[in-house]
Amino acid sequence: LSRLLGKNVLITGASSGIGEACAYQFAAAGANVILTARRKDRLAEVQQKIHAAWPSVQVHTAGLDVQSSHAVDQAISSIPEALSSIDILVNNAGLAMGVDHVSDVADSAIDAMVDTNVKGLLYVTRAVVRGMKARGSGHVIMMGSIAGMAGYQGGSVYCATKSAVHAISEALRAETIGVPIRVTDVRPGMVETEFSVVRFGGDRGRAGEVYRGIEPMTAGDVAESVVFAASRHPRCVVADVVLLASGQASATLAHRS
Ligand code: NDP
Ligand code: 8X3
Repeated sequence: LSRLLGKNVLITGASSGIGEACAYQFAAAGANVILTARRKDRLAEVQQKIHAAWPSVQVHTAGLDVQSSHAVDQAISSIPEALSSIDILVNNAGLAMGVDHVSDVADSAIDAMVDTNVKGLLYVTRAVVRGMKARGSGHVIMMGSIAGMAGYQGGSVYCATKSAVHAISEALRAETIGVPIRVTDVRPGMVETEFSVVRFGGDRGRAGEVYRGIEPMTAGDVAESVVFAASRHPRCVVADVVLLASGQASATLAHRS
């Protein structure tokens, strides 16, 4: 973990769940953090907690909707000088919207998932990797999903986006082996965050059903793997990490008590 001391880490989607947990764990390891998401009030709360617990860590927050390539470029170029050399990018912002079948899925759901999980991730990666290439080092950590390993009913768009995240990870790794830039795809299964509440449009009852009779992973469990990948010796690349809840064998097979 001492390898993370003084590193600059940019995390997208740091206002809740896995991104927020990554912010705390990187800060605990002495890394400076640049936190982005659309909800600026939530980012301010995360920033306050980090200031209180790890006063020497530098924190920069920026309201950012990754769906806009212009906003992404603006946010990256507005990072204060001291933090602007990004060593580690955690491409975490993402969402699922609904479980409609292909025959019924709305334009708004298709657009939100593709624009955030695929296009937004590409905009951020493009903007940050340019600097990493110029400096000759960097680490890009993607938040993929086991949903990218096999499609399931009601998951056509979300699964396609997470499959795309895996393909982008492989392509980026191939493109940057000589720099070198490390690329990691972390692919979690069931993690209890705001993910299902967002997926079901704020319906906490339906969201709770997802985790009925099973102990899901926590955001902190996933953040531990992100930090593990980021803190390996530079000669070592943790390329893929698949994380399952212990009562889960795939996105569709879980043992419920
Ligand atoms: P949360 O809903 O708790 O967090 C999602 C984060 O993404 C929030 O900080 C949200 O911030 C941000 N976000 C969403 N849309 C945008 C956007 N357009 N621009 C910027 N930020 C955005 O869920 P998780 O922590 O679970 O999700 C994090 C990642 O993990 C996602 O990519 C998800 O697909 C992935 N994942 C989740 C799993 C799970 O079971 N929970 C399993 C596998 C992968 P804000 O709303 O403030 O913009
Ligand atoms: C979220 C995991 O299985 O609910 O990425 O799609 S799943």
